Amino acid sequence: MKNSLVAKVLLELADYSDLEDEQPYRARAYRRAAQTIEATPGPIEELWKQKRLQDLPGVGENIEKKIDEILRTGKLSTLEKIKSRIPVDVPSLTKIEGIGPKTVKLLYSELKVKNIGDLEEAIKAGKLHDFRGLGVKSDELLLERVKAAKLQTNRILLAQAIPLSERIEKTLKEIPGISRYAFAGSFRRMKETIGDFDVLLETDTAREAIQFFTQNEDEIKEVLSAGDTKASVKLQNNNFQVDMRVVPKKSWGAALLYFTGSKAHNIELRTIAIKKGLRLNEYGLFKASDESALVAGKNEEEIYAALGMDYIEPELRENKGEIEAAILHRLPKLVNLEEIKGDLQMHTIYSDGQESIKAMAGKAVELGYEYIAVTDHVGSLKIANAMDEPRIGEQRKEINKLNDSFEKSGSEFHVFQGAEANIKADGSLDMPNSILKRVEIVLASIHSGFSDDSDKITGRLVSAMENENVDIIAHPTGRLIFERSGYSFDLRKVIETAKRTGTILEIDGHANRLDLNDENAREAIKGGVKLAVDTDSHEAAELNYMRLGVAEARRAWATKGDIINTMPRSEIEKFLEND
Ligand code: DGT
Ligand code: CA
Ligand code: CA
Ligand code: ZN
Repeated sequence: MKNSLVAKVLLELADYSDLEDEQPYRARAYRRAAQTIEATPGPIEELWKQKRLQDLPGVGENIEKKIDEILRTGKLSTLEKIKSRIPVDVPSLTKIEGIGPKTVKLLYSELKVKNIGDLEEAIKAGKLHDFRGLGVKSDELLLERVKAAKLQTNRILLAQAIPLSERIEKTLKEIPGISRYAFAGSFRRMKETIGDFDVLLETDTAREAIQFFTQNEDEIKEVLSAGDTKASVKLQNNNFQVDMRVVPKKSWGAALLYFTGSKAHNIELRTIAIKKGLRLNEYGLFKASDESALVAGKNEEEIYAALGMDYIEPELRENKGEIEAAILHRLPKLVNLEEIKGDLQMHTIYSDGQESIKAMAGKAVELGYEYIAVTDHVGSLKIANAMDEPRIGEQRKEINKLNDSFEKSGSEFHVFQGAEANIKADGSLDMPNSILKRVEIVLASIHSGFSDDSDKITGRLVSAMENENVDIIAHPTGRLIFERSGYSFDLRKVIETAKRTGTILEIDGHANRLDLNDENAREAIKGGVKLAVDTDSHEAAELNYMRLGVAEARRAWATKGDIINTMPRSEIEKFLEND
């Protein structure tokens, strides 16, 4: 299957088109198609053979032709041509936090920067001082980001890792003689980005199992190493690495604990073990005085218990206070996906979404939700096809009709009409209050006028929260993982204002947003602010991103009570009315 290859070529084309093109919609279309293809579960070649590529959302005639060429030749002539015109390593440069295609273009035209190495030299030569594409950033910070980008060359989003893990799981299930397997590492901790998969196997026939796995040529491109108890491979898909280890039964829990990490968490556990006269490694928890005296090892629970602490969920294992809390029996009961009763941010064809309100509602019913809020863009944002007042009225009618039909069929499901309003440069919203008053839930967010002036951004967010119609600040920091770091502002002041005004802060669960991130969301919770975890979906399938948002919330130590959309419909209705 060649989904990742096709997606990668299209993404590269998007980056290079951004560089050349005066028409940003083109690059956006390529990116969207790439995302769709990456998320398509079956092989893209099947659809191609059946001439059904245009069934995929975001794939029209033009992109179909390109996919056809990639599948036939493995290349794309348009992309090759642009690359020969602009000999710049865009994919690597855009991995640097804060650098997008536009900045790459400036760096090339003004400083002849073609790759990361050139950029490093330019920074060291002081040429980046006050460089207008980057704002005012210190050389140290820039060099740090360059270093981070070099290290992170092959990381992928959690959203990309999930379908990949499902494919690996399929292979694992086919291996004869395996009693169990588990994903460990950052994937088990549900980190925002994943560097490689760490897979554990339990089997009596280790060598055969490893051979079976590494010889699956449909999935595995390259075997980096394969021994009697471990192997490392690169997947066909994305060239992504999998580290695999066979683990003895009595050590299963110890190995799972060790390879789940994080490293910082492990180191702290080992220190505690030593204080208790014990020794912890990937084979078990032993008496320090007697290497062969196994105290615990077959599961994680007994190891944590023997260390005198409660079980710690993988999402919390970052050595950020979870070990102290586990000793004091003060760990939070983390929110889980089943507790989510609805989704409070999504877009439909009324603005920049791909599907109807009915389609979004249908998927939400399938997920077992009690409600959704349709929050199309309102106001003047042209790129988001924002709704004006008459369109808001039309949408109201359609939502009423749909709710009537749910009621008639005996369903308790309900669609709220919401709106996402843009916070303008002066802090006001780009839709008058007289109209916002009429929708049931208002999200306010910054989409334009990003500024390096932190006070100014803080001021805009604070004014929006002071607007009595605003319920939620959406994607509060504006970051896009791998693309931009978000605008800086005074988080503490925003949290205080949210608390004072009863404004909800969002954890936007969309694949590359996850905004607020875990750390910021944890600060918000500590500050007594409630959160909404939602998906910002632009098509029905994206409602599944809820699990990413919930993972981020769990990493932020959130409980059910911290998240408003765990409320059943009757309560959230009252909550929105009072607000
Ligand atoms: P990644 O792959 O960069 O997204 O992050 P991880 O956390 O999956 O890191 P990885 O794959 O290098 O290693 C998997 C786990 O194995 C890691 O979370 C903790 C454990 N581990 C790896 N190396 C060491 C080490 O040197 N010391 C300790 N204590 N643990 C380690
Ligand atoms: Ca890993
Ligand atoms: Ca690894
Ligand atoms: Zn938005």
